[in-house]
Amino acid sequence: MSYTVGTYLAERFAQIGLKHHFAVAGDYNLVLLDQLLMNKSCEQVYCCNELNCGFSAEGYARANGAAAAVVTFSVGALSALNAIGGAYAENLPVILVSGAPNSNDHGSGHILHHTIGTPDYSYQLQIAEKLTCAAVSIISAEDAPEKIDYAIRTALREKKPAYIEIACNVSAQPCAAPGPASALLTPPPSDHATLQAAIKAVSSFVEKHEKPAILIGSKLRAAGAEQAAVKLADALGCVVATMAAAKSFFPEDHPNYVGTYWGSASSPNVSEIFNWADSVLALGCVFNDYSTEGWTAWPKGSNVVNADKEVTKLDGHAFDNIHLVDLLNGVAEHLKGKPKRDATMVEFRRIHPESATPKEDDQSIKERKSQIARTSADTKLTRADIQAHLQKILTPTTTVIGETGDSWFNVMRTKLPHGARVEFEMQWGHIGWSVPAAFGYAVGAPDRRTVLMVGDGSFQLTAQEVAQMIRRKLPVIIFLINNAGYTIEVEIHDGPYNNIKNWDYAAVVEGFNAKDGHGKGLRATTAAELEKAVETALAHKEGPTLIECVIPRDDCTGELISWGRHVATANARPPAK
Ligand code: DPX
Ligand code: MG
Repeated sequence: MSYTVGTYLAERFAQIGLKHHFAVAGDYNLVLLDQLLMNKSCEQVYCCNELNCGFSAEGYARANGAAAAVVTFSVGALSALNAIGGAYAENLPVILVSGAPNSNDHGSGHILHHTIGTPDYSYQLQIAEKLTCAAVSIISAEDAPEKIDYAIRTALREKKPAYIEIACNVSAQPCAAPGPASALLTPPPSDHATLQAAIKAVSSFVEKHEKPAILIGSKLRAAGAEQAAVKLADALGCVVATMAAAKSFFPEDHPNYVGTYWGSASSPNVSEIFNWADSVLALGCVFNDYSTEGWTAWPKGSNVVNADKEVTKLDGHAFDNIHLVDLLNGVAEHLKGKPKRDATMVEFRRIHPESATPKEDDQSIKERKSQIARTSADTKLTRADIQAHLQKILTPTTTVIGETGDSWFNVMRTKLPHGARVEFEMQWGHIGWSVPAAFGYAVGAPDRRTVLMVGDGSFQLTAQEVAQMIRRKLPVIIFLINNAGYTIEVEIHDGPYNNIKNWDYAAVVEGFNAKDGHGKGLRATTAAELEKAVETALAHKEGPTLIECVIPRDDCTGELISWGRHVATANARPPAK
């Protein structure tokens, strides 16, 4: 079989496990899209705009391990690059492919449409270089295979986005055939000597401390070390907490799981037990201003091991070029058969006597009980009602996508059954991310129940992608929290800019349906209405169901209020003299 640059790229996509790629058409990429369409193993999925296209691919990568988005030059790509920045921040290998000017125009002095109006078109590549781990420009078919392979291989190894631009007249040019997929998929092994030294150092660190605790961070998944972390927890027997961004990256039904560690927004007694611990094994953790609650809850110093995807640091040592998974397996192996280091677990059971095994926090249970009593009455809907319903519909095959806003804290409070997953975008924190990301996730994981919790303000950024859920008949359940504005910002710093124009959200879905769609838009203002709407959503399989949940502007979680106060304090620090 003969290949072109475009069919080569499509074959590489299929080989790395992409069953879909996301696209928005434009004249610089039309020939490329034709070439990609020829590969029946990697379906083309369309988005309403390029920002959403990037976020859809980002969501797909969460479900599927990697993703691709194909856009046109500048007017398309510069929008998509925002989502690519997000994929970098969130450690997701998303390949952004941009159609580009004809190879004869490069260096010709010609001014082209969709550019900034100067004859130098290299600015897009230069921007992409800052936001990806590998960025290439293809202006000859001969160089295409190695440039494409370099970009894809680097993205998969580093779990970061990559960028490929292809001159519009080169996409259909003949090129060499792709070789075996292993050239892209097989990472180089850990450096053996460094790995042995790191296993020894971490094991003796653990043996020197009486009261270790394990903290799971959001880079654990990128490191492919979720199973290895369970093995380490079993070997140590100590408490395990997840950072907020890593919820569901450690099984919540594991006997040593105690909840979320997030300063004052932590699950009950988790902060106390981490303060009591004499050492922390931080696995793939990202400590930023939000996750440390304004730098107030930040495990650091000589009693902390920071074990990252490829480098582990402790007590004045750095062990580089080792895979986290090898380190954790090695330490677990070393500790096998030795006495458990379970003091934190014993103490946690004492201070949290009702819960040797993790369960919903007490607050959630109280809220759920009161909610169940309320559904028969026509009482005004509350935030607690919404959260209780979210908890009720979780199954082992549910994934909850939680948008920035109070949705974070609502989703955080849920107790996940084994297998249930949560997706947050906490490092990038682009409001509106969740709508296209839920679309992309649902495309990538058709056998799971995708549930989206999103605020009204966030929804208004990227609402169009609900139309693509309708187009592909994806039964995504959307809880849209209409609290009349940017409540999280209200808690951090209020002003008139936190008020938004209200929409008739249920009617928006009807608008997207036009004549051929089967999305449902429902509105709940009482507990009883929400109960009914959730029943309808669960039964509806022909498209998404959006439930607009109307609650008062100041009805938010206690965690949001206290976390918001800490973050506001950190923001308000005066400039250093
Ligand atoms: C902003 C945020 O309605 O959620 O629960 O009411 O807060 P809550 P909403 O979706 O409002 C979101 C709003 C405005 N953040 O409270 S978190 C600033 C911001 C951002 N991303 C982008 N622009 C502004 N995070 C793209
Ligand atoms: Mg809101």
